[in-house]
Amino acid sequence: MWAFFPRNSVSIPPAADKKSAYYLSIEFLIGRMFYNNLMELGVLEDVRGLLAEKGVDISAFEEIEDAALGNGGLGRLAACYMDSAAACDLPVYGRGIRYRYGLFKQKFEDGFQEELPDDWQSFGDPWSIRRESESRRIRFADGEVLSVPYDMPIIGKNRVNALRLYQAEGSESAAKISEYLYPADDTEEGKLLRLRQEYFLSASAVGELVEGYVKRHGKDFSRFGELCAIQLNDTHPVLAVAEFLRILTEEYFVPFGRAVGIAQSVFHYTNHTILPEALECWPKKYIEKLLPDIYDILLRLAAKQYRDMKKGGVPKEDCAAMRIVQGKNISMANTAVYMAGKVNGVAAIHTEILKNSLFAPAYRYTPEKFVNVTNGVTQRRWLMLCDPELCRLYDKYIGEGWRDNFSEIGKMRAFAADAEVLGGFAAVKGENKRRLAAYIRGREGIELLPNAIVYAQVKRLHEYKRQLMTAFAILEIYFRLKRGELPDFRPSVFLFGAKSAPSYFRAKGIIKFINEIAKKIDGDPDVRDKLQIVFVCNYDVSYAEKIVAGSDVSLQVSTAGLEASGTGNMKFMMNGAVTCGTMDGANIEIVERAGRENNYIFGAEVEEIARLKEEGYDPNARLAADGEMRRAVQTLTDGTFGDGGRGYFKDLYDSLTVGASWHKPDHYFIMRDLPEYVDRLLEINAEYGAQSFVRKQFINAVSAAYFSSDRSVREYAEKIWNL
Ligand code: 26W
Repeated sequence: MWAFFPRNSVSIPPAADKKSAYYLSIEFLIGRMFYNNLMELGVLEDVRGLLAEKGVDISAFEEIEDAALGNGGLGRLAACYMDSAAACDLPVYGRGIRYRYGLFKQKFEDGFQEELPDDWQSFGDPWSIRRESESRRIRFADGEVLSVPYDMPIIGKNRVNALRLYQAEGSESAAKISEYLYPADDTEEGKLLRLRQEYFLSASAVGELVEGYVKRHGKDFSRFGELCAIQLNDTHPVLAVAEFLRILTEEYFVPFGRAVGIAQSVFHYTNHTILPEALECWPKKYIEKLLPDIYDILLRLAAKQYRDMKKGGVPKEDCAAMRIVQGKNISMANTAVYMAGKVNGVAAIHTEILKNSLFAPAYRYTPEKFVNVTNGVTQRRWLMLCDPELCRLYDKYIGEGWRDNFSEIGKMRAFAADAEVLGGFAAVKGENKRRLAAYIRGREGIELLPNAIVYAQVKRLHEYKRQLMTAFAILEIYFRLKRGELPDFRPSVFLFGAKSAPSYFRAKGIIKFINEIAKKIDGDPDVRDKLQIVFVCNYDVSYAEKIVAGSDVSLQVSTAGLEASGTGNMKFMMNGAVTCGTMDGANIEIVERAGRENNYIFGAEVEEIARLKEEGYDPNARLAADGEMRRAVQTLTDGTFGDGGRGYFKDLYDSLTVGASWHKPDHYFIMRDLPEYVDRLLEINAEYGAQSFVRKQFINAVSAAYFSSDRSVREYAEKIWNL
């Protein structure tokens, strides 16, 4: 490893006249690098063997590291993109924060989530190299902070790129800036710290890049956009734009208008969500208090934008929608859209939603800005590392070329009717399931039902992802089993894996509810040998690797229009699970490529959701009309389950039947989609075990090439960065 990255090497500057791209992200969910790096170096099996000769099981190294410097989808996508950039030999470099403590460790106490600090460096950090000589001062109104870069090698076949993470130092209060990865926080102190983190990342990266440019090309910034692209991963690093303008205008005396023009050729913005609560609007008073110079720049920018819109004859209501200053707040998304050369969504339907609703006015005036780049996942971690048997099956029938040119797995589709190949595929899936069962036995002390269908819903816990709807579906099946209605029911295991943000009351209630149902089923001799829920604890990247390889059915059941893309859906597909889900995010593109007939789709689509919102939606009428559904939903309040008097379950029941100040009852349309969901699960149960089901799984796996992050990164390089 050090051959690539000797300890005392200076960081390798990109070639002087070649363009590079910098991916600014406040999260990088890297996970465990040990096995991935050995695999990328092509020595994983050799090292496994050598260690075995010495009596050491290579899994002993699982505990030495696991950098969980992210919350979920956005952060894990960033890590996949870094892997793909190196693998595709592209000059794309990550810039992030080196949190002392990453995503919290999850514990269950009587079914409730508890959080513990994630001390990921307790065995030291074997992968990073501290670059003290490249430290830089970052100024806030109330003091200075030292930003010290750490470089982590991202190993590709012919290239090693550095993921650079900045650590805050200089004083006790300075160090707090990079101490904790922040889930959405709802205290003022937490919000101010979040703002500090965002500026800390932005100024560290922009300061470094501008300085590097001046060193190589002098103070004529006209070529900056030709040599450097900066990708804003959601709105978190958008202050980088203001910092760029601040440096050019105040340190290099570039006229403001010109600086804006240069910035618009440098920065690009990826939107990852339309959830209002995730679209950052910073109160002007926070920015003014912490970053007065940045505040001035943003106001000047807002004034320029407003003048430009007025000059362009933009009607009042469009100006109001697009303007950077929104009342007492600064809209980071509007700042990003105004300043970005390209704006992209992360799945086809999501980009359409950006064009047609969230950023509709901007799309009308600058349509050429908007592009789509559907997400992807690295097949090296999410297939080659976690599912080696399936890889060997591919090698056997189509040779090893696919390992360097992933789209070649499509050749396997020719074997979809070949009984021998399907038999081999089913055997691989069976072996992966046994391995998953062993891993769960080790981690949870739970024995998975033998010969069962394994469903998995593993992702962050959020109401829009509708884990609650899955819980109701399982309850409906439970009650039918109790009544002896499903005589041929094939044993089924539902795996959940999810962390809730610490402050998210309803999500924590849903975790407790699922754990209560799991307990009830496990305690019921009539049902427990046919139905099982396992809520794995502390779901993380390494757990995900085992679950995606060993599961039969991927549950992707978000309310249509709310999951920007999803990436777990792609990992399951790549490993040969069928998708049981709604037409949302990348599910639509998965179904398009694997065939709708090879998946189990249900639920309202975006058009129907919009119509229901328009014409009225009455979940209580639906409950009154459906006894099965009512029986399941009422377990929240009829005493079947208890939440220790914390009020979780009553609140969940009210959210569905009464609503709340900020939303109407059943805001995520669970009552609309639940009946169809149960139907699909019973269809799967009836078909499972037949070769037709194996064939569906097989076709999903061999149709997954499009969802490689290699394809995504190449699209960014072509459509946005122009590398
Ligand atoms: C779990 C709730 C939530 C939603 C959005 C937490 C955090 C966010 C971030 C602000 C944005 C984010 O993580 N969005 C996710 O990004 C993934 C990568 O593009 C997508 O696959 C997911 O659909 C999207 O929710």
